Amino acid sequence: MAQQGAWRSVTEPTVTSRREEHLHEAFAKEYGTVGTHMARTPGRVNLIGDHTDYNGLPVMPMAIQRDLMLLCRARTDSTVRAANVDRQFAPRSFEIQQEIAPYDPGDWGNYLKAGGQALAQQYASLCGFDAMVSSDIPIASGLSSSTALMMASALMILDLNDVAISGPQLMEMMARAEHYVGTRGGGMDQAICLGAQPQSASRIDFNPMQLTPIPVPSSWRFVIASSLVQAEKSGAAREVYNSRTRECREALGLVTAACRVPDGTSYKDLMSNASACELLGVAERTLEATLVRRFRHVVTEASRVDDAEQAMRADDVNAFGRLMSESHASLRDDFEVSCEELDNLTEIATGSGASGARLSGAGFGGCMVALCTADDVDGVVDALTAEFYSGREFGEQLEDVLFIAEPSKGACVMEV
Ligand code: NG1
Repeated sequence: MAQQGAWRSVTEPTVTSRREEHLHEAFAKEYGTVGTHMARTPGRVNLIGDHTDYNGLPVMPMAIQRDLMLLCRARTDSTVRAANVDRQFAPRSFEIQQEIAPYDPGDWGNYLKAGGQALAQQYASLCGFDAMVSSDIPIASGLSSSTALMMASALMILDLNDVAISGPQLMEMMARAEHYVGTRGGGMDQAICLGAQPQSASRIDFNPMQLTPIPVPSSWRFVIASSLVQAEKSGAAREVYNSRTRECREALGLVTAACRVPDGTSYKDLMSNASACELLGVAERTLEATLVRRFRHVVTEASRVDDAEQAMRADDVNAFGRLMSESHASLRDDFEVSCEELDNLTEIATGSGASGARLSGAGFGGCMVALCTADDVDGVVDALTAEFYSGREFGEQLEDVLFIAEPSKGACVMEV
């Protein structure tokens, strides 16, 4: 048997939650038998470094306690059948093969297909599974619920087929795999989903992929608040996201030409040979106004990730908070991916005791993350409740849209 991945958990969980019981019951009802293997994949919040990953520059996310569970039973053929305890997601079925035709854009089944197709292109004759999914990661909120689904399904295929692959290799493969759904994303979400360490955030560097865990000081609290605006990656937000990736590439090409460095020079190479200030000088002389703003966001955001890492290691909550607020201003003004609700949330948080606050993830809606100390957290949560959520419609309970993120561990697969 091939060596199992680092995500294979040998210790059985001792407490079975109500959610797990419900998942097992739903599996038995759907398939008339019991599930034998479980993959758990966390959501994530990005603390700083947005729209840098696809430019090969660092990010600093952490996994959160909200997760997705995929309960499975192996099949002897290559079929995947998947149902979801949330019945808004209709059952799906397909064959694992090298070219899998996608469902309509936005269909949840595309995230199952994305991982399956990428793995089939590397490994022959993979067997599939029957699965039931349960997730408490808020959907379309910039908390990576879709990556959690793709990763859970990919890990399950690897585990059931005894395929060995290194963590960094799998992270890179899955980052490319998710392009299947049409978004030209970077590798942050797949990497943190797999590699997160408990009680820690991670600095992630790309080319080559490297995760560096940074312990979160015990008195720090990250408050997550949904803007209640759905960041639908399958719709208009996808077009805006992809247009930002094009603009960043175009800006890079023009700046490298102006600097007379070889074609194909990356943002990372540029930044290791010149200061952000020098590069901005070149950008201002070379690029039209929109591209100057995009370029400025990318290089200043990468510097903020370096500074934020130092601030977290030094337990300097005010410095980290200030960097988060600067990041928000840059995403709002230079990258133009914020919205009124996210701006409003950051103002309420910083006005009620948070050291800093920013949108998290791609933007266009989704969540805000605010940093405060354990002493200030109640004041911040109360202010957000009173000034943002009261009087607004939200279908879920308040704790589904406003909660404290606990730095959590990455994905695991186990026998149940
Ligand atoms: P979210 O927030 O999940 O839409 C997206 C990309 C990331 C990264 C961020 C912006 C995917 C799967 N994820 O995340 O790679 O570019 O936007 O920092 O496309």
